[in-house]
Amino acid sequence: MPTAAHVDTETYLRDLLSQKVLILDGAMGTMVQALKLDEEAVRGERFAGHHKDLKNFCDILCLTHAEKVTEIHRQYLAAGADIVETNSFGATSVAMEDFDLVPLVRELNLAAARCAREAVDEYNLLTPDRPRFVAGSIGPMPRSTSLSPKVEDPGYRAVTFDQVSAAYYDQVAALVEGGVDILFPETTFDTLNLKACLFAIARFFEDGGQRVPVMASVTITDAAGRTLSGQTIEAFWNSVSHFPLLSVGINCALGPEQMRSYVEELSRIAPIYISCHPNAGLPNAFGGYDQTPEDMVRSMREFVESKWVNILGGCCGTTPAYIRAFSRMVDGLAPRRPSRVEPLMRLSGQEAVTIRPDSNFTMIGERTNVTGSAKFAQLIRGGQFTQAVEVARQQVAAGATILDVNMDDALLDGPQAMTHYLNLIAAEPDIAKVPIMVDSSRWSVLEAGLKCIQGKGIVNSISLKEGEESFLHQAGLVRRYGAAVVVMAFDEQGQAVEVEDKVRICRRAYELLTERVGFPPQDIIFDPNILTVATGMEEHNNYAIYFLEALRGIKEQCPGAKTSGGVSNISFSFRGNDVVREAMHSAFLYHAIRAGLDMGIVNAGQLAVYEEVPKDLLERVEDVLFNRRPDATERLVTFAEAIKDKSGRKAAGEDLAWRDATVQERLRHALVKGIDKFVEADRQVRRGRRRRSAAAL
Ligand code: THG
Repeated sequence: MPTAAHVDTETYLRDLLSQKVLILDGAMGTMVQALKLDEEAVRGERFAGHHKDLKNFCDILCLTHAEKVTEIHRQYLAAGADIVETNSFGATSVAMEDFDLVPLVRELNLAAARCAREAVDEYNLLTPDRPRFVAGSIGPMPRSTSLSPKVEDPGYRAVTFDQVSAAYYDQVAALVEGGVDILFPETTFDTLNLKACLFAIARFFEDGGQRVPVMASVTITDAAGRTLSGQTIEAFWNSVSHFPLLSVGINCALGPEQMRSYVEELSRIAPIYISCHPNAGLPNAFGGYDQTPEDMVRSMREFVESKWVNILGGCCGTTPAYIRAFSRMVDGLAPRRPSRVEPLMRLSGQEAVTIRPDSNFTMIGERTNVTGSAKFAQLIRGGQFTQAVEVARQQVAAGATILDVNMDDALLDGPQAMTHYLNLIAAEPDIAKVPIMVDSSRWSVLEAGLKCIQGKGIVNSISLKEGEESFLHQAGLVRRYGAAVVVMAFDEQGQAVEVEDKVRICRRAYELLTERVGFPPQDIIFDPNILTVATGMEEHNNYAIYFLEALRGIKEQCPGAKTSGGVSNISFSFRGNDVVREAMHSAFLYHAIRAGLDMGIVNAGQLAVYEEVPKDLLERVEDVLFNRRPDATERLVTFAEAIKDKSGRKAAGEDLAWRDATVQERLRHALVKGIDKFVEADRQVRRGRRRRSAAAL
C-alpha cells in the first residue's frame, strides 16, 4: 500500500488526514440483509450440514459468498469510501463459540481481509492518486470482562481478560496476515474488552507482527452519555490513551444528533484524529433506521465544519447512498487538526479524574486493605464480601478520590481475592466511579488487579528492589495495561531512608521509566517511604523530615512526576490513640502538601482539620515530626496518655457529643468522618420527617 514516498501506512494516513476528511464505509450488515439470503443460502455447500444456525453470523459469508462481500466493498468504494472495513466483526473465538466454529478463526479472518483487499486493490490500481485502505474490523465480543450476565451474582464474569486478549490476538494475527492496512476495534461497549484487545495488539507487534495503525471506536448507549459498562466519554478516553492510536471515535447505537455533544467532547480531550460513524438515527419500532442521507448530512456537516472529526462514515442502517452523501459533503472542507492537551495525570473509573497542578490534595482511601484494617481483613477472610464492599463505599462517600485495594494476607489467595473484590465493586456505580489503586507487594496480585479494571488505574507499587531488569519488565507491562504507577524509593540495597538515597533512587527510576520504557512523567508517582516516628529509636526521629525534604528533591529532579505516601504509617507508634494519630496525620499532611505531596493513602473521613487541632497537642506533634527537642517523643507520649485518661471518650473509640446535633448535621458529620454506625437510624428519622411533610402538602 505505501508508496515509495511514504515509509509506512501510518505516515501515509497521517499525511492524508492532515489534508482532508477521510470517509469510512457504511454498514456491512445492512447490505447483507438486503441480499435476503435465507439460512440455506448463508450456509452454502460447505456448511449445509452444520449443527448450528448460521444466518445470524454475517462474517461467515466471507467463506460461503466471498464474491458478494467483495461486491459490497466495491459499492462502498464507488460511493467514495477511503477506508472499508472487513466483514470480520464477530470473527473471534469467543464470539464464534456460539456457532461452534472456533477452529475457523484464522481462515475466516484471512478470507475477510482478502475480500476487502481485492476490492481496494482494484480501486488503487485504477486511481493510484486516490489511495484507499482496508481496516480490519474487530467487534466487541458477546461476552464482557467487566459486566456480569447474572443479576444475582455481580462478581461473576463469563470471560476473563486473558481469554479475551488471547482471542483478539488470533484475530489480529490473521487479519494482518490477510493484508489489512489498519486494525479497527470498534463498537466498544466494555472498555476492558477493548483494553484486552489493545494489549493483544501490543503483544502481537512485540512478537514481530507487522505494525499497522490502530483506530478505536466506542459506543455510547444511554442518554446520559455512558457506555454500557458505565463510563463517561472522558473516562473511556483516559482508559485507552496509553495506546498509540491513530484515531479514536464513536459509532453505532445513536444517530448523529444524539452523538453530537460526545463527539465534540472527544474532539476536545483526545489529541489524536477523531472518527465518527453513527447509525442512521435511532432504531424504530421495527428495528429499522429512519434517517435519510440528507438528514444525516445535515447533522454531520456541523461536525466537520466545527472541526470535531477527521474520519466520517456510517454504522447500522447506512448504505452506499449515505456514504456518497458524506463524501460529497466533506469535499473541499478543511480537516480538523488534533487538539493539544496538557500533560496531566488523567485517571478514570467510570468517571474521569484529572490531577491538576492546582488540584486539592488527592485522597486515596486506605481502608480496603487487609493489612491496614483488622475489620476489612476479617470480612475478606470470612468471605463476607457484601460487607467488604460497604467499606469501599464508605471511603468514597467520605471523600476518597481513588481507592487503594490490598489483599496481601498469608491466609488468602491474593490474585483470586483481588479479582473477586474488584469485580464486585465494578458493579457499584457509586464506588466504580473512582479509579482503583491496586496495592500489593506481589506482581501476580498486581497483574490480577490490572486485568479487572476498565478504567485507568494505578499500580502500587514497583521498585528497583530486584534490579533493573525486573523493574523495566514490570513497568512495560503496567504501561501496556494502561495504568499509572507508584514507584517506591527502594533499590537493590534496600529501602531508602535518608534524603539523598530517596531522591537518587527516584531519579534513577525516573530515567529508566521515561527513557527506556517510554512512561509519561505525569503517570509516575514516587513514594519516598513514610516511616514511623516516635518509636523510641533515636535514628527514627528524623524520618518525617527526611520524607518532606525528599519530596522537594524529587519534584526538582523528576519534572512532571507526582508524589504520594502512606500517611498513617507515620503514627504507628500511637496505635490505639486515634486523637494523637489523627493530629499527627493532619500536621504531617499539612507540611507534606506544602513540600509537594500530591496525593496520599489515608483513612478517608478521619482526617482532622489542621487549624482545629488543639494547640498544645499540635505543638507536641510538631516537636516530634520536626525532631525539635530531645524529649519530644516522651512529651507526646505523656500528653497522649493524659488525653486518653481525661476524656476516655474519643481515644477509647468514640466521642458522641455530635449525636446531640440535628439529624441533617448528624448525617453530614457521619459522612465526613466515615462513621456508618448511626447512618441507618438517622436516615430513617429523616425519611419519616420527609414523609410527614409530604403528607402535609
Ligand atoms: N506506600 C504505598 N502503599 C502503601 C503504604 C505506603 N500501602 C499500605 C500502607 N502503606 C498504606 N495504608 C495503610 C492502611 C492502614 C493503616 C496504615 C496504612 C493503619 N491501619 C490501622 C493500624 O494498623 O493501626 C488499622 C486499625 C484497624 O485495624 O482498623 O494505620 O506507605 N505506596
